[in-house]
Amino acid sequence: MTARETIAAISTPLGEGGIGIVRISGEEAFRIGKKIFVPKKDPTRDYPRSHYLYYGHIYSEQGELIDEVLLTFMRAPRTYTREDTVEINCHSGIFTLRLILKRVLEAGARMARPGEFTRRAFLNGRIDLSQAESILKIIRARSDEAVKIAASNMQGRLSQEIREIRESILNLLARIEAQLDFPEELEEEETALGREIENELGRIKELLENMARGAERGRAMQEGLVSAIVGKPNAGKSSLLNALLREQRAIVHEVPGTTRDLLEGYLNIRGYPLCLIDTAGIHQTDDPVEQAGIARAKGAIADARLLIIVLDGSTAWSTDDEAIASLIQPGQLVVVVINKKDLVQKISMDEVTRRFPGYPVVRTSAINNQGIEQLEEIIEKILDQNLGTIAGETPVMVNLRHARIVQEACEQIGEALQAAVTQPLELATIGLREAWVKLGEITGETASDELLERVFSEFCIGK
Ligand SMILES: Nc1nc2c(ncn2[C@@H]2O[C@H](COP(=O)(O)OP(=O)(O)OP(=O)(O)O)[C@@H](O)[C@H]2O)c(=O)[nH]1
Ligand SMILES: [Mg+2]
Repeated sequence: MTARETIAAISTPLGEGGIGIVRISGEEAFRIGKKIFVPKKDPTRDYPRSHYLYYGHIYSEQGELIDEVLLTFMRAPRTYTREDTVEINCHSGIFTLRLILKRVLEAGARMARPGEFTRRAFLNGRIDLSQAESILKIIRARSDEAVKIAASNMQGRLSQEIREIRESILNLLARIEAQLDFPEELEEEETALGREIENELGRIKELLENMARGAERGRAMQEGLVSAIVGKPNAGKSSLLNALLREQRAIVHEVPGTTRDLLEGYLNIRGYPLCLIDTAGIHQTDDPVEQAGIARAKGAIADARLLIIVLDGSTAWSTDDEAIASLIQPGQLVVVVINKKDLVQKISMDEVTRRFPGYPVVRTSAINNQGIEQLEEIIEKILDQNLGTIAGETPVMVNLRHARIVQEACEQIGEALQAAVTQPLELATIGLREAWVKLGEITGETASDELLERVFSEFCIGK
C-alpha cells in the first residue's frame, strides 16, 4: 500500500438529523483523532483500541468545547478504505459538523474529494470497480428490487461472472494460439478443434447476451422507467399525473395550455419505479412560449420508454390527436388513456383503434380517480412483458456503462465466431482479445485513469 495523504469529510447529509459522521482515513487518522478528542474516562494503556466505541468530547484548538461525540478508531485493514480510519459520531447540525471537520483539517487532514474513500477501497484492492459502482447504486436505488440487485453486485456477483467469462476467453485464446503454433497437426484434428472453439465462443456469447437482456430491467429498477404523459391541450394530462402520484403536484386548469414546462414526478407502480413526466399539450400555435413548451414535450416523448397518451373522451377526434399518434417511435411502449369518461363521450373509437392499433386502451376520469387502478394494472402488464424477468443465475447490470461494455464485448465475440467459422483462426483471436480487454473495464482491471476519474466523480464527498 502506498502512503497517501490523510483525508477527511462529512459523510452524512448536511442538515438537521440525529447523528452526523465525520470520517478520517489515512496514516495520520489515529494521530488526528487522539489530538482533537478527549475521552470521558481516563484511557486505558491500550488506548486507542481498534473498533471500539469511545465516548468523549471534541475541543477546538483554543480549548473550547465543540461537541459531545462517540468516536471509533479502526485499524487497517479492517476498514472501508483498508486504511486506518477514525469516525466521529456527533450531533448533526450543519455548524457542528463543519466545526468538527475544520478541526480535523487543522490537525493535518486534507478535504476528501468526491468518492475518494471508495476510490481508496478500490485502489487498496478491497473492492473492484463494479463493486464500487454498486455502492453508488445502493445509495441511489429507487425500488426494493434495485437495492437487492445492487447489494448482490456489491458482494461481487457481477464481478465474478465477468472474471469467469474473461478466464474462458483467455483459455480459448491459449488453445487457438497453441493450434496456430503447430500447424503440422492433422487436418481432422483441426476441424474437431475448430468445432470446439465455435462451441465455446457460442457459449460465451450466450452468457453475455443474457446479461445484456437483463440490463434494461435492471436500469429501469434502478433509475425509474422514463415515462411521458402526452396529449392535446386540456385532455387532462396534469390531472392524470396528480391522480397517479396521489398528490396535487401539477397545476390543473380549464384554460388550455396550462402546462408549459416539463414536470417530473416519481412513483412506484407495483414494484416498478417510474419517472413520470407531464408535458405541455401538443397543438398548432403561434404563441412562442407555448411553442417552446411543445418543443420540450416532443423532446420528452422522444426520450421516453413508455408513452401515456391521453385523449379527451368528451371531444371529437382531432388533428392534434392525429399529430400525437405520429410521434410514436418504433420500440416505444404505449398505453392509450381516454380521459373524462364522466362526461358525454364524443370521441370516435374507430379513429382511436385506427391510429393506435394493438395498444392497450383504458378509460379514466382523472378528477374522480376512476380507472386509475386499471391504468396501473395495464402499465404493470406492459412492463412485465417488455422488461423481461431475469434468468435466475445471471447477475443484473444496472449500470449503463456496464451494459454498453457487455454489448460491445458481445459484438466482438460475435465477430470472433464469424471469423472462426469462415476465415483463418488467427482472425478470431482479434475479437477475443478486444472482448477480454473491454470486459476488464467493468471490474477495473483494464480501466484507464480517465475512466476511474469519471466513475468516482459521480460519488458525493464523504463516500
Ligand atoms: N370532467 C372531467 N374533467 C376533467 C377530467 N380530467 C381533467 N379535467 C378537467 O380538464 C381541464 C384540464 O385539465 P388539465 O389536467 O389541466 O389538462 P392538461 O392536459 O394538463 O392541459 P394542458 O396542460 O393545458 O395541456 C381542467 O379543468 C380539469 O379539471 C376528467 O376526468 N373529467
Ligand atoms: Mg397540463
